[in-house]
Amino acid sequence: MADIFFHGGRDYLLYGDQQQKAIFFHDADDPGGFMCNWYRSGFVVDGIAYTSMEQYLMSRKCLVLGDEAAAARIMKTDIPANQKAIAANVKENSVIWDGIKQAILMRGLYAKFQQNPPLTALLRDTEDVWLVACSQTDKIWTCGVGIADERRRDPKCWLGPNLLGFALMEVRSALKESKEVAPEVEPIVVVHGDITKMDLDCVVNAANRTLFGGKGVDAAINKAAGPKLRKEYLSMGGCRVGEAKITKAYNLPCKWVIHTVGPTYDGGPNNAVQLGDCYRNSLDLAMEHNLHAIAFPAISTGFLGYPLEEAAHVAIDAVRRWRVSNPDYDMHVTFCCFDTKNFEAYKKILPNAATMEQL
Ligand code: AR6
Repeated sequence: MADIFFHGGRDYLLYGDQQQKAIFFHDADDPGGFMCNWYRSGFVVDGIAYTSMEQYLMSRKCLVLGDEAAAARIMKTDIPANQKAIAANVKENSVIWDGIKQAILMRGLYAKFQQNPPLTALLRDTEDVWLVACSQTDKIWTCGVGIADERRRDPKCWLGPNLLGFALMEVRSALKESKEVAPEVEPIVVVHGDITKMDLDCVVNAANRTLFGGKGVDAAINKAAGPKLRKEYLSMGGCRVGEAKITKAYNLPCKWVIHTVGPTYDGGPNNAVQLGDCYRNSLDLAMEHNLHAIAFPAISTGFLGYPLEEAAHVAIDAVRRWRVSNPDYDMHVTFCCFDTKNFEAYKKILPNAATMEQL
């Protein structure tokens, strides 16, 4: 049993007159948080890539209830609270959703764990103890009482059916029985779309050394963010090739913009080193700011002339190396390809990664 559970809420509840071991969980940042719907981990169902169970569940709910526009909006945001809020506004036919929601939940949970071997291991480590999701406000997926509320220990006092906890227990059993090794899905998403529309913790800008705003993605980001972004640039004193700097995002849907300057391609040995530095330094900066989701454009492949496939190899390699150096930090990485040629290049190198067309 992983030690985290002793410090992260492994506990007991009363079932009849029997004491049963239980793990109570509430927040995605807690040690048992990997079981929460708000926990970020990429997985694919029916060829669609999701960044969390919340995104999967809420978009599927909107589709079941016939609101495709709301489902599309949920797929555009990476923030679980926003996904939940969008779905909450959809008119509910409770009979249909009530009938199908547990089955949809199970399918998503199975994909989430089966496609992520480290998560499967964590879930298996919970052995056969009861899994109880706790929240005072959620009386559907959880037991309906708070994580510190004594009533959590007695199912007779619960105010919700703990759908999430029971589904997790079923998925855990299914994964125990399954002898097949979960395929290693590349924890990277490749999106064909416009980075200025991405609602993530941060997006990366392929800037120039003066940080003054230029052409290509730089111009698009500046235009969408508004004039205050450029004003903030002015106070930063430039940025060297391979370096990264962070600003607020102003009118963009993301929270932060990381600006990095790619090398001008000349075929020399320094090109790949400097381009790799752009990715590594951007990821370091995102981690320093406690950000967990980042989208990169294909840096240097526009005005700076880097051949697309070569640049994609450097980018992917840099992200993989960074992950190896930071194994405990959960960073959700998206490569946002504006043009079809770049999208095809990334897909070719990452045949198992989740890909999606921006809606
Ligand atoms: N979303 C995502 N990617 C985009 C977008 C967008 N909205 N617009 C363009 N791209 P470039 P660089 C892609 O030229 O080569 C500027 O003047 C585009 O298809 O923007 O690093 C700066 O100020 C291409 O694949 O950046 C710098 O001086 C990729 O973004 C210099 O050019 C990079 O193209 C930076 O040149």
